[in-house]
Formats: sequence, structure tokens, C-alpha cells
Amino acid sequence: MRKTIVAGNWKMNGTTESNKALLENLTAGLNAVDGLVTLVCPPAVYLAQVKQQLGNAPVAVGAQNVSAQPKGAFTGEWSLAMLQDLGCEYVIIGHSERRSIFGETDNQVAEKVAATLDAKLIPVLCVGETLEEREAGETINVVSNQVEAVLARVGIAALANAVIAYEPVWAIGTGLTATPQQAQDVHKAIRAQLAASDDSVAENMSILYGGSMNAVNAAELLAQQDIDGGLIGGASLKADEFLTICAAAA
Ligand code: 3PY
Repeated sequence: MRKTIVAGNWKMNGTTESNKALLENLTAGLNAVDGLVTLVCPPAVYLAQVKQQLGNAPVAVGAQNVSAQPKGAFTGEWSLAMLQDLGCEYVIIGHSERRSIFGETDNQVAEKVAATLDAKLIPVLCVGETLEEREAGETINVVSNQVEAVLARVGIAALANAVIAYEPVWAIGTGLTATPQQAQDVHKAIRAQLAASDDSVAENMSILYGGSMNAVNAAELLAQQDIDGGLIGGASLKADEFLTICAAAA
């Protein structure tokens, strides 16, 4: 069964105080809905605080990144075992900010997805094209190569346990959003690519849209046939906006 997922990517924002207030407002307004997963992904240093404050609330917790290495001399990194230890369920992998600012390659992304699946956490694999690539008519090629790098590494059966997020790079942190049709076209192409390996994995894959989704544009984006939720940046830092998006997805 394809799940609808509304995930907040808090990026590098928050304080102990502001997290507390955000989660209080979020949990106060959230209605648990069958088939809808609400997920928050705070900075790693706040994962324990967020997990503890959420208690039994129907909100899953994820990290924004993880090392593919199990442990050892990797200063500044954290492992999947540590995320398991904290009770995290999801890991965002290959966000365009990781790819463009920190130089993560398709191969590194594939290794992280593989390690996350091995650890039985759920990777949220991010893919998306730059503005130049879109203008050059390369969108589907670029996205399909990013998906293929992971598919070739983990295989279609394992990928069934992942989530994919399509995030056009030009729509991240810019206030620009893909039109519902532009987003739907890419989501449909990703699903078709998966279907070439396995129809049922394709049918059941949750493919989220990310890239300046907010309370105003969410309903129209989420109404598209192949859009199964959102990976929300700035709007996830405001409880009322995030709740509006959750309601639109329910
Ligand atoms: C955005 O909406 O800006 C995002 O990058 C979500 O991950």
C-alpha cells in the first residue's frame, strides 16, 4: 500500500526552546490519519530531544543525513546504529544541498541508501535537476540517472523499502515551485522507471515532492496522481503551515 508522507526537513535551524514550542504546537493540532505518515527531520544534535518530546505522538523522526560507515575515526559523522539507538526511523539521503554544497556523489548516495536499508531504516532518496539541466531538456535523464545509481547498487526488491523525493534544485530555498504538472511529469517518469523493473514496487513507492512546498501550493501539488506527499523545507518550521499541509495530504 502506497503511503502518503508529509516530512519536515528542518535543515540547520532551531534551538532547544524553539523545537519545544514547534513540537507542542504540532502535536496539539495533529490528527492521526490512517495511511498518512507525519515525519520531522531536525538537525542531528536535536534528534534525542525531539524523539523524547514526541513520546507516543503519531510523528516519526528522521535524520537529514548519515554516514555509510558503521563506526570509527570519522570525525563529525554519525552512524545508522546511533540513529537506531535514538529510535529514528527515516534518513534523508542525497538532498541537493548535500550534493551541491558537500559534494556528495551518486555513488556515495547509493552507499548511504544501501547502508540505511541494511540497518532497516527508511531512506528518503532525494533526486532532482538544476535549472540549467531543466532548460537543456535534461530533467528526466538527470533524475533517471540519479535513481539508476541507487537501483544498480541495492536492487529493486530492496528499493521497495525506500521513499523517493523529487526536489528540483531550482525550487529549493528559492521560493520557486514546480507547477503541479511539471512535478507530476517527473513523478510519473520515476514510477515508470521503477515499473520497468517491478510493477508492484513502482505502484507502492511513495514519491514525495520537495522544493518550496507550502500551505498555499500543497493541495494542488498533492492532488496529482503520482505525488504521494511532500518533503517540506521552510514551511515545516511553522506549525500552522505544516499542519495545513498535513491536512491537505490526509
Ligand atoms: C525545500 O523545500 O526547500 C527543501 O529543500 C525540502 O527538503
